[in-house]
Amino acid sequence: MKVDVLLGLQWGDEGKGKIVDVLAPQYQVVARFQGGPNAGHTLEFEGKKHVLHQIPSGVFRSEVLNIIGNGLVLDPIVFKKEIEGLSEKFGMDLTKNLLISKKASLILPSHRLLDAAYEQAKGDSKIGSTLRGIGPTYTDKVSRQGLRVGDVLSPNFSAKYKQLVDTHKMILGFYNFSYDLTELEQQFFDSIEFLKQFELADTEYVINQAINEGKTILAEGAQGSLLDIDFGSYPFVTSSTTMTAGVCTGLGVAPKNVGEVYGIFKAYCTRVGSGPFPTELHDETGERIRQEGREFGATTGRSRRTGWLDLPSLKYAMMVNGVTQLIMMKVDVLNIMEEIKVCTHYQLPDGTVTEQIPHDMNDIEITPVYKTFKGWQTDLTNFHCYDELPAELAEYISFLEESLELPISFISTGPDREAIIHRE
Ligand code: 2SA
Ligand code: MG
Repeated sequence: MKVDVLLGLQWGDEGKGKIVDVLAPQYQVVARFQGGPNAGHTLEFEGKKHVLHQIPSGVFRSEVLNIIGNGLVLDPIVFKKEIEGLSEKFGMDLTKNLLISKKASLILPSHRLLDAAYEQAKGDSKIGSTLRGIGPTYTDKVSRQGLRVGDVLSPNFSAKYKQLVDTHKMILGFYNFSYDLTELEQQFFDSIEFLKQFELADTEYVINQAINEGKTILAEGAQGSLLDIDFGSYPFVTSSTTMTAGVCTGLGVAPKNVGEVYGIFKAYCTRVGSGPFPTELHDETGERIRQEGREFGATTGRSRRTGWLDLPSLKYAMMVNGVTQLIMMKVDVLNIMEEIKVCTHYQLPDGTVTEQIPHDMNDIEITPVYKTFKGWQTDLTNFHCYDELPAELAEYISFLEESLELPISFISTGPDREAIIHRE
């Protein structure tokens, strides 16, 4: 069996959590391959809302084995809180169906401080980081001085910790960043003990064995393709490989074992944090989308920037990911709109009209070229079949499918698990 991949084609918050939860019954294994507590995967069922940060979205289906892969940066303090929260709310015992890679990187409290220090030093050119320590932890991984989950089992763990924290303290001193680590360190070491109750494993063996045994496996992406460290709008990106390629390095899966690639996008765009956003709306329409779509950060509560759907960037994301199935989310948020716009091309300052993403997007003014559609202005709650959808919506979907050269397999019409139209 091959590993199917589910990832966001925009700037994150496309609704990945909901879709993993919907698809999870088809899968025996759900694995996260990158990111960490910067993610906020929101799931809603039985009228309740739950946000997951580091734990794969398969946990709400008891028969699924969940894996936190080597490509993640794991904050043990956040992990402990997440697990305790799930146990209190649902009585879940995750020590049995959750494996954590020994090769995943550990986020130390001082990584969070460094994240804040670097952002502060940037002044007006802030990345808009979630301040969860993501960038500094990946930096330590790449500069070969980071700590990994497997290190917590070593008798020298405290010494290794101290060596790295001493380096961080020097950097914080250089930035004149004031801090008090005492309480955070206490929490960190308590959380490390807590982490040891879980199965820390060489998960690349587990995944490859599952592949060989014909098990069904889903790799769950976090953030979005336009936040990818290489192909996103650098430097306004996250520090991991958010694309399909990240599944190979973040779980130890060979490229030949990648199967379906589900690409998720919203019927409009949002972005949280800084960086270019050609179709951004600064007007009342943008505000209506924000309110109607409840577009506030699932991790930080930050208000998300909103704008129209951007086809050049969507096509780019489909290209670099090799998307085989498209999933369109939050269509219902546009129910109230009289008209709906889609950006088909970019107009550059020299007048050129293009479908390509300019490399210097951060520095130039891009004028979106729009196609306008009539809104369907219908509540979609009771629609469960594609053929019954309002004509205006059907027309909008057909246009997207033609432009993207791929059918849209699922259309989400509301936050609940049940609010989804699957086209066979
Ligand atoms: P970081 O913290 O180093 O990864 O931040 C770098 C950029 O990546 C963006 N980023 C995100 N964008 C959307 N959603 C994310 N997850 C949370 C959510 C975010 C939240 O689901 O809502 O609650 O604010 C996420 N994580 C990282 C970030 O905004 C920076 O632009
Ligand atoms: Mg999110």
